[in-house]
Amino acid sequence: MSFKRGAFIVIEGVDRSGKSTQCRKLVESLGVKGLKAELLTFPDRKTPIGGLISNYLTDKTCTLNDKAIHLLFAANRWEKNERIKDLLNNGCSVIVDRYSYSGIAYSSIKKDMDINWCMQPEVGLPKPDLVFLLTLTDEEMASRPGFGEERYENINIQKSVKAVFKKFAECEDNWKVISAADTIDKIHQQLLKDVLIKVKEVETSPIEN
Ligand code: T5A
Ligand code: NA
Repeated sequence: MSFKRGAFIVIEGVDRSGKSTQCRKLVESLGVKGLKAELLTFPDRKTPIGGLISNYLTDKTCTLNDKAIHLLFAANRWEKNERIKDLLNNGCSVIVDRYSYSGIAYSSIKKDMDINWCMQPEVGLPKPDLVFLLTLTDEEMASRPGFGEERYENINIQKSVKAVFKKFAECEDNWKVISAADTIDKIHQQLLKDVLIKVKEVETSPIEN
């Protein structure tokens, strides 16, 4: 039998758009269908680098140079480079909660943070086969539970981030925009349908960078 790799799926969106909820449900549903799938989350706060990131996000008094924190977020992805490739090469789909696009969006909206500079540390990481962008209106965004607790959870930052995501969705061919205002189940059914198509589509193609 010929070799079959897993699909690399990313969910992006502003804070509290339901990314984690949808990622968990996708892994669950793929499992029920007998398809191997694993969840990865960025930032992964459990590694030493992730611990530094978590401290930066939760402690708003923590002063860290903008370029330094940007590189930590990127390093936190590079830590998982081999893991992602190994899983895909072993026929396991990888469902990822935020990826390089979050890294670029949240950093490039800061003063003196050039978007091209922000993209460089991401170059060479495995390229997702499909990126879902969960979108919310500004009002829906502000009314999500928990909003406002961590750094970046204010409406002006989220609006700017949303604009960068929108540009990615327009420029990249493998992005799909989904309204995050539907019910959890309805969104899940939409995502699952596309993911199942993608799993079939990419199973014999090489992983891209
Ligand atoms: N960041 C991240 C960078 O600056 N650079 C980077 O490189 C990366 C990777 C932390 C921050 O780090 C920044 C971006 C972030 O500001 P995070 O840990 O992913 O990133 O934090 P959040 O995005 O804030 O994660 P959340 O868990 O808060 O948001 P989710 O995952 O989008 O939302 P979720 O699923 O947890 O749901 C939030 C709430 O809404 C409800 C849920 O039950 C939950 O209560 N909900 C819904 N309610 C109504 N309708 C629906 N359809 C719903 N779906 C979920
Ligand atoms: Na999350």
